[in-house]
Amino acid sequence: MMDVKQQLEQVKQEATKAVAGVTTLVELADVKAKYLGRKGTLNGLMRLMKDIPDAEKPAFGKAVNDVKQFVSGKVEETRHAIEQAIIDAKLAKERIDVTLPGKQFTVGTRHIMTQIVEEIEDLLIGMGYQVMEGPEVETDENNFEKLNLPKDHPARDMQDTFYITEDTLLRTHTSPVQVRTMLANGGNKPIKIICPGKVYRRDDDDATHSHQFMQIEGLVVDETTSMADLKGTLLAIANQVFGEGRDIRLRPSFFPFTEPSVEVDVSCHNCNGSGCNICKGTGWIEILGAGMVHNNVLEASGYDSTKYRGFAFGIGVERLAMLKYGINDIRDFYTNDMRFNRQFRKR
Ligand code: 2U9
Repeated sequence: MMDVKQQLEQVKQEATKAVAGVTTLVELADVKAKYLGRKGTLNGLMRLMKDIPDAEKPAFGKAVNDVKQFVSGKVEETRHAIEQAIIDAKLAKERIDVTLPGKQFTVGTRHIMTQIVEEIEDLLIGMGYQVMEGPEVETDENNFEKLNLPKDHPARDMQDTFYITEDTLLRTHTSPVQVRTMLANGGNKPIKIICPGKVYRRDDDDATHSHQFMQIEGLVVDETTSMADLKGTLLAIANQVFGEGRDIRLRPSFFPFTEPSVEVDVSCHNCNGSGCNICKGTGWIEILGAGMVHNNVLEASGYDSTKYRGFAFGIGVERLAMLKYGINDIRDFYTNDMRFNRQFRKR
């Protein structure tokens, strides 16, 4: 009996030492199986029962079970310690310092061209206009012929137009979109549209010229459309873009597609008319061209000019922005220098 007791004590110490020496849950499972498993050391000791005198059997059984319980307790203690260590390590690794400054997410803003186009669109949509778009590669027919610009007209010069073939080109204005709308209507429906978009002219780029720029053109065709309607519309646009309290004046001009034609000035938003360097001392700034649609243009796209009349206007968007914000190089719109772009952030 003494032998067996010593053996038991030895197993207890050995197992305690083994459990104390593990560092991972896998190692712990191995040690547990070795001493407490079905075929483990302690169950092996139970098998010595047969050599023990009957009177001592209960005491021996209890002694082995006590050791089992003791080792089991050590195993659970160690499991708890290892699990806690894993959690502690994870917490230390994933620690978030909520006092650190946050990441800077830069939110973009719409380009100033887009902002102005949308501002004018919003105003005119509110007045019943539809926004129409069309292709940038156009036919000579839609870009020139139907707009009262016959083959020998100087505006069709190779100097001014990017021709692709003899009869296709990059549109020099958005007017072909209006032509397409008139043709699609079959000559008997009123029209109230604006056509924003990119246009192209063969120009050497400099501070005030760009071979590609943005236009918004408008067209109204109806049976009673008048010059007075045109003037009211242009005044609304001037007030939208340059702020309330602006006045406009119309000066006679010439465009092949309108008759009569006018150039439109807005009273200077900087000096309110008294004269400054933006309006070059005149109190007025030229902002767009317009006129009553030429009878030839109405007829060429299927509208009876004895029944219908129309007005049209054309705005160069970059020029408008340059005047409004005092920008003196048109190329600033296209180079995407963020120091320029950020100036037009809404926030
Ligand atoms: C149709 C009939 C008439 C469009 C018009 C202008 C006057 C005009 C310029 C403004 C600055 C071009 O970008 S710019 O250089 N445009 O002055 N545009 S009337 O007239 C039309 C258009 C379509 C069917």
